Amino acid sequence: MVGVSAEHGHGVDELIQEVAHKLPPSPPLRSGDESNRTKIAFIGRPNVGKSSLCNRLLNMERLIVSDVPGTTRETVELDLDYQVEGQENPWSFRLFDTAGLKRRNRIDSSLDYFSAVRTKHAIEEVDVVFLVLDAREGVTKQDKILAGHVLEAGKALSILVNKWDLALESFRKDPLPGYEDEKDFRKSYIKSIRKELFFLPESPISFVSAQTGYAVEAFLNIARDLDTRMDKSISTSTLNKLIGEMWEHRPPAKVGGKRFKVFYAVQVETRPFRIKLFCNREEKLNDQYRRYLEKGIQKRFGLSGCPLKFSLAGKEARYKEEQD
Ligand SMILES: Nc1nc2c(ncn2[C@@H]2O[C@H](COP(=O)(O)OP(=O)(O)OP(=O)(O)O)[C@@H](O)[C@H]2O)c(=O)[nH]1
Ligand SMILES: [Mg+2]
Repeated sequence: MVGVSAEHGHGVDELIQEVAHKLPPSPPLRSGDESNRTKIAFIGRPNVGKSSLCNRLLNMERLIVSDVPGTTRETVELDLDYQVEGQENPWSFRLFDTAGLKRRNRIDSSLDYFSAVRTKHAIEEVDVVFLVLDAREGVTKQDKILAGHVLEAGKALSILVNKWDLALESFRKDPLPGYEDEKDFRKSYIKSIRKELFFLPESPISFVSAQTGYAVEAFLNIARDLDTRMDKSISTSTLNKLIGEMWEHRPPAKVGGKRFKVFYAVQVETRPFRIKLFCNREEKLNDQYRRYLEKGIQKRFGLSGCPLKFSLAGKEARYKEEQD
């Protein structure tokens, strides 16, 4: 207990000392070199364990964690220099712990609205996004919406299935019929995520536990890989050869009596990858064929987890450009 007087200032120093004493250690100082840090955002529904994962990585109880959904309201940025055994230099990250997002029709206060806006900003600012799921709940409608936002923003995306300790515990207690063992259970879990989030760019999926620290280093490794992958350059000749082969292997369905055809393709941007397709007619490319092309290119160039954007230049548009 501290006796204070607001008017005279008595006891204020003592009060400050008392409060400072109870605060957790101050955050690590930010290094001035922004460019070297891989920026990672943890996004997902409320209560899935985003703050717990950040705390686990930082090895401290910096962020408030609770069973009450909606604990984090603001995006919190934290620097992490992760020392890996046998490596000379630490890996440098900046973690963005974001507010959990509810389904839009359940956003029932302005606080929720601002949380959603802040999370969107965080997505735009980072290099890699981890969509965190609760292992007991799997993929929900909200997760599909969030994943869609990430891809629209052109960010590398990976899935973290958190609270895997709880899923394993219940599996061990009461093995589900139809699964041989834990490995089998995990395999079919991955399959169901891929089915629900079929539009993902072959994003890596990791099973983790903020509680026990299980697989935490592995997913940091994924973040590093994805960040490096986003800078790759796509060879024009290989790309054109691949698109030709894919067309032969599976020609697109006819739209209005004609098939979509690419004459020439070239990478025009990175972060996100943008590929310009010079084609007969833009409108003949449907979603299904776009995904087929995207997946084929990702596979061929080792870009899993990195979204691709296509800019289309149809013959008519090109002709018009030349005339202008
Ligand atoms: N068993 C288990 N519990 C976990 C794990 N990760 C988080 N929790 C618990 O889940 C609850 C929610 O964790 P938070 O880290 O606050 O979740 P959050 O995603 O940051 O939640 P919001 O900030 O509300 O969006 C807490 O009670 C945590 O202790 C885990 O890996 N295993
Ligand atoms: Mg939180």
